[in-house]
Formats: sequence, C-alpha cells, structure tokens
Amino acid sequence: MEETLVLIKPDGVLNKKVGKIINRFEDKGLKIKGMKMVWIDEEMARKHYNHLQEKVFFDRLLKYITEAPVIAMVICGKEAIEVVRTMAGETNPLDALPGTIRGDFALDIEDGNMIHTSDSKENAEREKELFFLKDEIFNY
Ligand code: IDP
Ligand code: MG
Repeated sequence: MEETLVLIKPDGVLNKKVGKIINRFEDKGLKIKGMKMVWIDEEMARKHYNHLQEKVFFDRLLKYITEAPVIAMVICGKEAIEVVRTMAGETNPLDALPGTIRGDFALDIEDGNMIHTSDSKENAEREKELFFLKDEIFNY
C-alpha cells in the first residue's frame, strides 16, 4: 500500500484541530503507520521546503513551520498520496472547497493552511526519511 507523509502544521496544533484532522484520515479508512510531535528547526525546515527557496514567501514559510510543534504522520492506504492531497484541498484556503481540511479549517494563507501532504512518491519517500526512523514506522 502507498504511504504519504502528513504534517499537521503549527496553526493546526495551536488552533487545537489535531483530533479533528486525524479523525478524517481514520474515517476515510487510511491507516496511521507512524505518528509523533516534532518541533521543526530551521535546518529541517530548509530541507523539507528546499524546492521553494526561491519563492518570495520562503522566509515567512520558514517562520510559520517553526513557530510551534507539528504532528508528523505516515499515512497508508490505496493511492494515499492522491487521496490525502484531495482531502487537504487547494494550497490557498480561499480556493479550497468546503469538505476539505483547508476548506473547512483555514481562511487566509497568510495565517496558514493547516496541513502538509507529500505531492509525489519520490517526495513521500524523502519526507518520510526526514521525519521518521525506519523503526518508527509500524507494519500492522
Ligand atoms: P502544498 O502545501 O499545497 O503542496 P506548495 O506549493 O508545496 O503547496 O507550498 C508549500 C507551502 O508553502 C504551502 O502549503 C503554504 O504553506 C506555503 N505557500 C505556498 N504558496 C504560498 C503563497 O503564495 N503565500 C504564502 N505561503 C505560501
Ligand atoms: Mg507541496
């Protein structure tokens, strides 16, 4: 089964939406194979968002993702990468449809968009390695 890396971002933790977001993945039938709270430091943030370093919002993105802890999860299931991205909704919460996580829990991208989800198999592998040791991902 396919695996994807999900982060409930600092705004999700600060706004106490962790349980509601995890519920959605469980209700969908996806399996949580790894989960922990991580306070991302600047070095890790730069690695995770390496591909966005030329963007004008990069410095704000580093500040945002390091401002409070995140919940990191390895989520598993059929076509998990695509399914979880669909559940997250569009990057900008203004464009995210109701029923999606960003559509339901966020409004202004400058205040955050609640969640990160891997966008490809390659990035899912890279991001899982960045956040989890092999023995922190459980096969059951
Ligand atoms: P994604 O999270 O939907 O995959 P990416 O393009 O990979 O979107 O961007 C990574 C993160 O960078 C977004 O989730 C969001 O937090 C932030 N971001 C993207 N575009 C903007 C923007 O235009 N303004 C502010 N932050 C942005
Ligand atoms: Mg992305």
